[in-house]
Amino acid sequence: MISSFVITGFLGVGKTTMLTNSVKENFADKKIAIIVNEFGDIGVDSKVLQNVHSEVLEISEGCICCQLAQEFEAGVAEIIQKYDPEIIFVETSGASEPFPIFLSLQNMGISVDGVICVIDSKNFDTYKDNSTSKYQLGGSNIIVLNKMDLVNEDEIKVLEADIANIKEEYNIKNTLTGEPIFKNYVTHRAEQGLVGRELFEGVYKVEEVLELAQDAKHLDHTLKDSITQKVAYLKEDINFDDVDQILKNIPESIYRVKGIVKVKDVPNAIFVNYSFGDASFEELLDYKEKSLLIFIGENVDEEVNALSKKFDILNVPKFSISKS
Ligand SMILES: Nc1nc2c(ncn2[C@@H]2O[C@H](COP(=O)(O)OP(=O)(O)OP(=O)(O)O)[C@@H](O)[C@H]2O)c(=O)[nH]1
Ligand SMILES: [Mg+2]
Repeated sequence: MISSFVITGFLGVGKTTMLTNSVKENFADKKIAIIVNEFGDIGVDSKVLQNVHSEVLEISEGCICCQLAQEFEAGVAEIIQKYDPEIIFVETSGASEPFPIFLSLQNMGISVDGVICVIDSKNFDTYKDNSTSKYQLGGSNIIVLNKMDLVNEDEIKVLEADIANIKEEYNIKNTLTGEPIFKNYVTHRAEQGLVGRELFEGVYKVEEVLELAQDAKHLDHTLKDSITQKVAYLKEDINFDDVDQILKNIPESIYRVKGIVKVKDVPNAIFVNYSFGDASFEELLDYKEKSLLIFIGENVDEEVNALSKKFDILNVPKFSISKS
């Protein structure tokens, strides 16, 4: 039987980082495949992951938990046929809930060995009230407290207490009996998504979930979530500092920026990864397409238009559709 892990967690918490830094090392002896569902039309994570893992399939139009169950299942079937993997890792978009994906995998006869919720330990307070984030916690049984480098022990205590409360309230329950579907959960601490193999081992067996799960209600969060995205292209003649200046002027309501940019003063394209005020950069080989930045957050249309007035290197297509 093929095994799988679902990796969930809010936007920018470190899901892709965990896949990049931990999965290959821990499963060097296994054939693994990765499926990424990104928020927004343009997949950036899959390009980064392809630098590290070759078997990466990207499902990027929309959200696999709401609109894309069929495409997701077709994608899983395709990856099985092409690569015959022993383990499949699915990174859900930061704006998805994990449970419907869990069900899809189970329906396809794939064993789900764990639903991992990655947490941004520093910024949890900023996003913990978002309903999607609560359901991500409620629907998982392995919690990774990532970005440990940015918090102290006292902050971790508060964080753990917050998580325990949310977990209790939002734990997925059988609607008939009220019994929780995940009876236990484990917590690990991580920096740069680095986790040991034990995280992936024998956490629970899910036979019991199968029958219960059919009743679980899926909240259509896309209706009430106000997270949207907007893409801006960059004019060609730019330096690294121009990009840096834009990132320094990102308003708080935009908490995620991803993109790939070609700048004059660096030989290769740069993958830009910004979340909650912090940015990181990585060189990416063989990128030939246009330079772009994807802004994700609230009031994105307004905010990105304001940014483009301030920075004329930003070219925001007038009629691009923001998707939730
Ligand atoms: N300081 C610090 N930064 C981290 C850590 N882990 C990841 N990051 C940074 O956090 C940012 C987001 O990381 P990603 O792995 O892209 O996050 P993600 O959850 O895949 O994001 P989405 O797919 O957009 O939801 C990047 O800039 C990472 O370099 C960590 O442990 N410490
Ligand atoms: Mg990601």
